[in-house]
Amino acid sequence: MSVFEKFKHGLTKTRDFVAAQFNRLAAEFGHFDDDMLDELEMTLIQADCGITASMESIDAIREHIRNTGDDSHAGVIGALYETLSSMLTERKLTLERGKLTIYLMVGVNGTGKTTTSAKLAQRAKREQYRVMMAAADTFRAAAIDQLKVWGERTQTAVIAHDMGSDPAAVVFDAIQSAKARGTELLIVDTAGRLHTKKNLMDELAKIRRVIDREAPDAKLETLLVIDATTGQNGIIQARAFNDSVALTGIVITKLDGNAKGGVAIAVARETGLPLVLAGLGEGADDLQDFDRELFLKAILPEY
Ligand SMILES: Nc1nc2c(ncn2[C@@H]2O[C@H](COP(=O)(O)OP(=O)(O)O)[C@@H](O)[C@H]2O)c(=O)[nH]1
Ligand SMILES: [Mg+2]
Repeated sequence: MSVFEKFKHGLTKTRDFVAAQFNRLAAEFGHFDDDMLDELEMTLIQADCGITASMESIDAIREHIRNTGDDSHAGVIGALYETLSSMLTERKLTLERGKLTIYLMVGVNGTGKTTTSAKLAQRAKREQYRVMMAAADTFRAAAIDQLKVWGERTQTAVIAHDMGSDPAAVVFDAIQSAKARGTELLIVDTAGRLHTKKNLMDELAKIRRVIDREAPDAKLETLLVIDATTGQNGIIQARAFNDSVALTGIVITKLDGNAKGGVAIAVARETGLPLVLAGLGEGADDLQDFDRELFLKAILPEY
């Protein structure tokens, strides 16, 4: 499967929904009037693109029609593509040979932090990097075991302490070990936390301080993992986590889960943070670098 086919396959539900609405609207006349544009705005909102992004998109389409007189199906999709594209920032995660990069994986419970950590470990190992994972989710014994199982499957070393221990201490150990072994990528899997619980957010800030102190020369990526199926709450999560740990990128998982893939647009538009990875399924290969063009082509009808 090409990367585009992977995006298309993962985003089937969102595209089917958006395309069906488009085609229904355009079926009768082949062009768009005011009422139809209002309906199109509703479609974008229902696909979880967010109120702001949806409104701005329709405004841009109206302006396009005013300026060019082109209210055709293709003209409208083209204008929509352009405006959505301007709202999305993408950035590719890169590693450097012989230098330590740390990925700090954060997010609420069940969004896919552990799975994504394992997928990233696998990808980096395939590219011949020296990789290690740290089990900084010490809340549940099962969480530590889950990471260890992924460590075995991907043949990646896992640094873990007992359940209930201080996650910052796990990270401290992992960094010492990474330095000793010449690790090039250390992935820190953390516990899912409610962005509303202050002490849990403080704990994350403490991990962050340990990293800054013990590995000041390492390249740090603080990645928020958001589950696309949770919809607009993702925006609130992104703001809260950004306030306590200064995020460098957003990972959107479970884009294959429902017809709400537009949430990637809402989060990007509202936070201005770059999208770095897209989770398009549960398989190890279902993690892709976020690609703005392929993402939009996969959710919009062809034109
Ligand atoms: N369909 C789908 N499921 C995913 C994806 N990423 C993670 N999952 C599933 O989401 C569930 C929770 O994942 P987990 O990594 O344990 O979440 P964590 O609590 O954030 O560590 C698991 O059943 C994963 O298989 C994805 O991109 N697509
Ligand atoms: Mg986990």
